[in-house]
Amino acid sequence: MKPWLQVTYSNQSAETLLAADDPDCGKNILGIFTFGDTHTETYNDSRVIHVPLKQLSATRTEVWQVKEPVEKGNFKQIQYCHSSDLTLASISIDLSSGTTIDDATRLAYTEILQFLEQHQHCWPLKIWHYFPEITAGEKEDEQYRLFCAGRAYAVADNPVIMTAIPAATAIGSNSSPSRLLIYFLAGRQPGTTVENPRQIPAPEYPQQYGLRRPLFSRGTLIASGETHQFLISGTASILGHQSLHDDDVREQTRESLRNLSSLISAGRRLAPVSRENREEFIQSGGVLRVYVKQRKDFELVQAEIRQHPLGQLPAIYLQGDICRDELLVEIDGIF
Ligand code: 3EB
Repeated sequence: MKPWLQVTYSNQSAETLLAADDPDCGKNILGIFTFGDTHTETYNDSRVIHVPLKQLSATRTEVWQVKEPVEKGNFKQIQYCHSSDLTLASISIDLSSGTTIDDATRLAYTEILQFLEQHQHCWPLKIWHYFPEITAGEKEDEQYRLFCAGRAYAVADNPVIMTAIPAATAIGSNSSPSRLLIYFLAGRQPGTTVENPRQIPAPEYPQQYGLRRPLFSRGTLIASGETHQFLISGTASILGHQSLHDDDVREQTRESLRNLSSLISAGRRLAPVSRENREEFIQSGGVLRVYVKQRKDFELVQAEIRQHPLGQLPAIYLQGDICRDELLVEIDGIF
């Protein structure tokens, strides 16, 4: 088992998994993710986080487990669960009563930054964002750009994360009622930020993609001695700063896989491991999450990924919009 976090897919329900959670077995549940665009079940355990995206592959839950005992807590609207080294925290903001995505994001980030300032695990490692209609609206009024603006304003007011910008994923969801969901992993120790040599760092994108630039890194490496974990940002068919292969989902998938491979090589070079252990760093497990914009592309995307060495890893396929209208697929993962 990885030193911090073991991520697996399970065919069991969150309820069954929680009922079997045994605090003495050395494998404790830090979080459980459920998926689907209809959300009827409610759990009275804040460790269950529902991601409002339809699942295209077989119905499964994603389970995050740690070796150490876990404890739950609250801070303002944030719910969290932590072990001795890691915290998984989430916040969800209602958008149905007219709150705009920039205001909601600014509010959520303001609370997240305050939380990180006073929490023992003050280093954000990766942060996931899901909100409806990500590509709706024109130019600077596009939902994704407004989201970037809200994030940028909150961080400008309280720049605690600027010393180590976390990895991230931002995907368009179908939640009804409409909500912004943000969850994140934070550590007692900082990770190493990894950029992809094939891509311009997102905080340096030219302003044609928005006046307020996206604040995320391509990946975060966390290491303890010879063991590692690599948290990978949403990776799409972008070379430099430009989207490639408009309308060609097969080529977009291949380009995304090239970007993933390139990022993993960059992570390996930064990992303080002996040369012999470098291969093991990725091969010792991990999972992929694949976001597919159109249901009809699922089989093709899955076939492409399965042909790739990374396609050996367990993968989950979710239907969601990517933050640029021309992009049809995006992949993130935890290794
Ligand atoms: C990209 O590479 C694709 O704004 O937090 C990926 C991951 C993307 C995170 C974010 C956006 C974000 O620019 C989009």
